[in-house]
Formats: sequence, C-alpha cells, structure tokens
Amino acid sequence: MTDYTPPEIWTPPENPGGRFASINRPVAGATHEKELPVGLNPLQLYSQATPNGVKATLMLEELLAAGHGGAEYDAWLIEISKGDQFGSGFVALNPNSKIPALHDRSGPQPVRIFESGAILLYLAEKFGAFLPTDHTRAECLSWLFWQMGSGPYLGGGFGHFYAYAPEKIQYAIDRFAMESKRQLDVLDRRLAESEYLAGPAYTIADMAVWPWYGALMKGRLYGAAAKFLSVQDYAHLNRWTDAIEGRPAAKRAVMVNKITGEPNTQLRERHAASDFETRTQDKLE
Ligand SMILES: N[C@@H](CCC(=O)N[C@@H](CS)C(=O)NCC(=O)O)C(=O)O
Repeated sequence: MTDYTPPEIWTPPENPGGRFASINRPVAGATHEKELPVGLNPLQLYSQATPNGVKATLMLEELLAAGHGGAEYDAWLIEISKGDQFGSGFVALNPNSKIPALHDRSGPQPVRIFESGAILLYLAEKFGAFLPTDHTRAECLSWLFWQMGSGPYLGGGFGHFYAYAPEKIQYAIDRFAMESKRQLDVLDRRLAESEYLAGPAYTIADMAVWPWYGALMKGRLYGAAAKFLSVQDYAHLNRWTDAIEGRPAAKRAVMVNKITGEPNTQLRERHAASDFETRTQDKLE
C-alpha cells in the first residue's frame, strides 16, 4: 500500500521512474524540427514493430500478397524510446505523436492517416479488401473497434503494471489481470463459434487483434505474462492465433521496423518486397 495523498493540483513529478518515463510529457506538439524521409512508393509508413505498428504492416503485407500492387510501401523507423514521434514532420502527420502513421501520396492530394484502426479501415476501403460487404461487415467493424477500446487495458493497464512500472502494485496488477483474462475469454468464446472474428473470412478485425492478443498467447508480450495469465486455457484463441501466425504476410509483418530480438528477425526499414530476402542473405554471408 502506498501512503501517497494526491495534492489539490497535480504537477508532473521530477523523476516518475519506470520504462518510458523519459518520453512521457503532459503536453502535445513537437519538441524539435525534423522532416520525415520520403521514399518512392505510393504509401509511406512511419512506425515501429510494436503491436500497434504490426497492425499496419500486417495489412500492407496481406494486401501485397493478395496482388494489390498499389499497396507498395516504404516503412521508416520511428524510434519511440528516442522521441522520434515528437519530431515536427511526424507531428504534422499525427498530432497525437504515436506510431503508426501513414501518408498516402498516391493521389494528387496526399492523405495523412493516424490511429491504427483508421489505417486498417482506410486501406481496406481503398483496396476493397479484408472488409466484408455482406452481413458480416458490422461484425468486422465491431471487433475492430473492440480492439481499439480493449487493447489499452491489456497494454497500458496490465502490461504496464506487470512489466514496466518501477514498483509492483498488487492492486493494479490484479485489476488489469482480471480485465485481461476477461478479454481473453471474450475472444475465446467468439472463436469457439466462428473461424475468424467477423465470420468465416479473415478480415481487418483479425489484423487488429492478432498483434496484441496473438503475441500474448505466444509469449512475446511482457516477459512471463503468458504463463501468469494461463493463456493455454483458451483453446479456440490458440487455434486462431496459430492460423494467423502461419501466414507468410504475418511472418514478414512482424519484422518490419523491428529493432529488438535476434538480428535475423529485424528489418529496420522496408522499401521493397526484396528487402526481406536481402536481409536473410546479409545474415548468411
Ligand atoms: N490508439 C493508437 C495507439 C498507438 C500507440 O499507443 N503507439 C505507441 C507504440 S505501441 C506509441 O507510439 N507510443 C509513443 C508515445 O507514447 O510517446 C493506435 O491504435 O494507433
């Protein structure tokens, strides 16, 4: 138990501690001038391979795999621990200073898109793909928006207090473990009755949910969190996780803008499909 009593008016602590403390600020806007690089492809992605970033690269890689050549993209690294998201060029694309952000330069009028859910929907509508047009469309949108609302409880709530906070606060961990387990059960029950979240087809709803909940199921999030939350109990969620995990586009998507883990799993920037092969060759030589 902490003996902290909130003052009448909050002021930022000098040293908040914990991971990410150095990039947390109580104000928005740019901290420094920095233009963003621009490549030759129609779509410019500015991101990092966090779960929110992987949503965008998964959709782009799936579009390319499905033959939508107009989805060719340059993926530039925004290193959030270094504060790249507060550069003036990035803030002009996303006033909320969070990855991923997309710039569509394919038309006469460039279009900026921020928020991963908006990026998925924008691309689905632009290419007429992975968003059903039948009665399952509403189900797809429901699960897409479910992820946008639920993910922060798993990440900013459970993940933060379980893995990143400078002290282990049982009340906070219990509260968010409870909610995370409930969410896993929500998904498991849906996937017991349906192959994918929206219905029989793989859609942007799955692409929004898998980078978070699939990563948790596979032990890629928050250290020992998979064991702590007994993820093996969710058989249907496991089946669905494996199905997406096996997709070639998913294998590529998790590498893009990745700067942690084994070197052969990282592709710092992506500018062409061949970058994946070059990276593998580089490591072999
Ligand atoms: N709701 C946003 C969340 C994006 C987000 O939280 N991105 C994190 C990385 S996963 C970020 O950029 N954090 C940097 C910061 O908070 O300064 C989305 O879905 O795109």
